[in-house]
Amino acid sequence: SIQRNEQQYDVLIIGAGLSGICALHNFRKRFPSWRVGVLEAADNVGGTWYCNRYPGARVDTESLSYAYSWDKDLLNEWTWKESFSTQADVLRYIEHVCDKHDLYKNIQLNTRVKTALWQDKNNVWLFRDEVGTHHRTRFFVSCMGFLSTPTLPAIPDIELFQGKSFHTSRWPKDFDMSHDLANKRVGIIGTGATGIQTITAISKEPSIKSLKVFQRTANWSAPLRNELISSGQMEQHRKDYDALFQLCASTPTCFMHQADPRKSLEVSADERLALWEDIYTKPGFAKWLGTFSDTYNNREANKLYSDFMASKIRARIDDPEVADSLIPKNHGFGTRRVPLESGYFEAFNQPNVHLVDLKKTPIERVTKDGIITSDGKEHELDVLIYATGFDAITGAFSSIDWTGKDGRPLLGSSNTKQGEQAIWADHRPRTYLGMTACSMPNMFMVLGPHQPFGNAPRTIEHAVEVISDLLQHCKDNNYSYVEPTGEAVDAWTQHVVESSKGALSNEIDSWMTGVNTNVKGKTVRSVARYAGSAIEYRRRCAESKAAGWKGLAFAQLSNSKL
Ligand code: NA7
Repeated sequence: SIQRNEQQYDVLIIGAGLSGICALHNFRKRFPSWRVGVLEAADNVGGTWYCNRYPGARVDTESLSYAYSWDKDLLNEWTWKESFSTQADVLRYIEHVCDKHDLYKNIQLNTRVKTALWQDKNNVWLFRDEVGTHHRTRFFVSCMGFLSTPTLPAIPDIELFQGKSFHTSRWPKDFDMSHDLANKRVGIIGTGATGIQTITAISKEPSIKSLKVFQRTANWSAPLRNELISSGQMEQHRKDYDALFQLCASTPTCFMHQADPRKSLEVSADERLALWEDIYTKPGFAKWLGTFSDTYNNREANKLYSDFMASKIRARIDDPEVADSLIPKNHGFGTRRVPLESGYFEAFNQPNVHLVDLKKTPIERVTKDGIITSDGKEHELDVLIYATGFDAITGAFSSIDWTGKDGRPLLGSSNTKQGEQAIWADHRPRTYLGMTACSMPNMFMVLGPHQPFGNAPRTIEHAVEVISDLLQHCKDNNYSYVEPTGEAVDAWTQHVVESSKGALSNEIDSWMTGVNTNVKGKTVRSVARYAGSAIEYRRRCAESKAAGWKGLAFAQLSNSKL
């Protein structure tokens, strides 16, 4: 039955970040007769690039390779000011795309979805938002992001703190660092990609009194080497866009960096050093992705490169004890996501920046005035920043209460009665091509579990293309129902697990291996992303399509009215 406060769509997209906007633009153009809508929880478009407003937030993928490739006019007009753009500039770009293509009219902001129910009898999804409005749709595309649900640290008494405190991805609007941090004792927990950017930016703010960095795990980090782009350079770059996108399509992670095909242990020590010194001077992820091909699956090779990187870090820090704390001990370079920095290590040479090594003195609890560590010391703070990351990959799904086919929940612990039935029990996704899941008919995912992530806009554009082709297939054949077969899901999930074997990153706790100590049930490693190459991923998607969408089952149901 149709409720009065109900909206209806042919395809509903959840999330208005880079994924949702790409999907909206594509579907609206391709299916002009369809009702296409987007629900977005925030009060603006932009997703990651709207929420992560913390000081120093910047893309560490080259700006040029971060734009949509389908808007040729915009590529010819748009000016990137820096080789690695600030958050504000990426957001400005996204807003401009929405303005230019008149996309806002299909986007409903301030709408947080709370429940999702698959209705077997008429093949529709029914979503209910926070204010109780129903959204009924035939097809639904998750564009919710894989790092969009922030997590606070599971530390006793964090609610007691009386100063200002916030998570980096919920940074207060209109924050003015020179005013809001003036003469303040600032503390920050977390030294991932976000923490490293935030720490560097805050350390450079002359008005702060002090900055204390609470580090649990030291992170390998390497220079970003950002530069301004002159108008002459931009002019040239515009001519090279086709070649640039082709280059991205030819690399395993869609970045514009290629590994050196040689193996570290096959070349001489001098040759090794020559390559490492060379890539160290290059911008962006060259230092991560441009090294010898065996660096991330051969322990000895990884150790050699890690030692080289450690020497670079050590050379930048005055106090050898601080340097020692800042150099990772238990994971090799590049086995976690490598944050890129612009003066991070030098920050620790400032007299007002202090490192608190939580491996030596763990946090015991938060008080109204600051943080107490295990040595009994109370670190007094006026501002406490949580750069503690996200409930990655499955997190966005966890914040919605799902009922899939046959009343099955999407998530849950296999120890509980309800969780036994869960489609992805114990946060372990099971998908076909990372885009579809059993018992979740008519659902498609962009940047979902089991997809290759890499250079996000490149991956997004491909996923949207595939989903769009699939929707076209449904439309052409009057299918109101599509679901992957159990065999296809088993085989793909198995392939995802196999592809991650041998990678050293697979042996390390990080959001990439599904571990988050702040989320219940996420203490055991899982394979949540596709570590095979983006090239292989695209090949498999194309193969399925060419074989009439092998792996998917379709149906036309007589009672399939919305
Ligand atoms: P990350 O990379 O997950 O980093 C989170 C950081 O917070 C990391 O240093 C954690 O230490 C630390 N953390 C988390 N919980 C705690 C507690 N309870 N106590 C102390 N320290 C803690 O998130 P980011 O936001 O930096 O980056 C996420 C991605 O966004 C990034 O890879 C980019 O692709 C963009 P740990 O290492 O777990 O010991």
